[in-house]
Amino acid sequence: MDYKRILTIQDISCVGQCSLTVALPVISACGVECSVLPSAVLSTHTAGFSGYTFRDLTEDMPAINDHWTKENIKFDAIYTGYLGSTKQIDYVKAIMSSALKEGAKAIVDPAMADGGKLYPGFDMEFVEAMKGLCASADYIIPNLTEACLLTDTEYKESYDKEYIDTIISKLVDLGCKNVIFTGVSYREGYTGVVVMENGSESYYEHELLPNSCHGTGDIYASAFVGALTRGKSAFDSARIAADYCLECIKESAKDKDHWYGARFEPVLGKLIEMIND
Ligand code: PXL
Repeated sequence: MDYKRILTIQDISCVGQCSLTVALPVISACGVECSVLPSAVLSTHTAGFSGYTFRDLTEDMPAINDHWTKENIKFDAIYTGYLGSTKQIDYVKAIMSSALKEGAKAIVDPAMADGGKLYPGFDMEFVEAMKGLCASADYIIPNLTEACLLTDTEYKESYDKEYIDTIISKLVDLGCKNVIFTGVSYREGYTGVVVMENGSESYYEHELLPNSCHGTGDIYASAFVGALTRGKSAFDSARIAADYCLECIKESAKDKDHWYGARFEPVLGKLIEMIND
């Protein structure tokens, strides 16, 4: 097996089954070495909890990158998730230009919003900066709310294919090369992911489960990155990530009290099977 090392840049929410506490085990399960650059440390994720702590690690980033440059440490992919500040976006761009191997992929999950709303702590200045990061990435993985924010489009809960295609073409106008557009639903009881790669579009539809969990966007993006880095096509990576998320949500439904994240751990074995299939 071709052994790959990637870097992921996102926060550590100490409790909450999201961001780094998801990316590390999921990417490792895919058989890919996962290096980390924590963007911030929070006591919990911000959704559903109140009074969480937040330590911004923006100012640690340049020195960490300088050290990697000195040691000639480079990565086969860089995947960013929840970033702690607007300034961090500039540092992330610098890391992408110095620490990616030749031909390696930059993958951006513009993790900043869901359900029509920005997460607490984010504002339109952050959205503007995120537009620039997405334009410089090889793949972006927005949900509908994030795609609307990136393209100044009104968020709608019910829509048709024309609405989605218009958003995708606005993302392309912004400079986005390949788009993995999650949570796109055209009929009741189903949802799916639109994969726009090198100008051509495909759609993977799957059942929409009645329960949803926080952090599934991070599980999705991590499984996508792991599969892509293992050499799967973008469409197969999007399909594997979707099927794995469904397994995680089904597993979580077994425990009604577990509200803050998805129980992704008991079904990691299924992800490993899908990756090795
Ligand atoms: O799952 C996205 C995410 C990541 N990190 C933090 C969050 C959230 C979503 O709420 O609050 C800190």
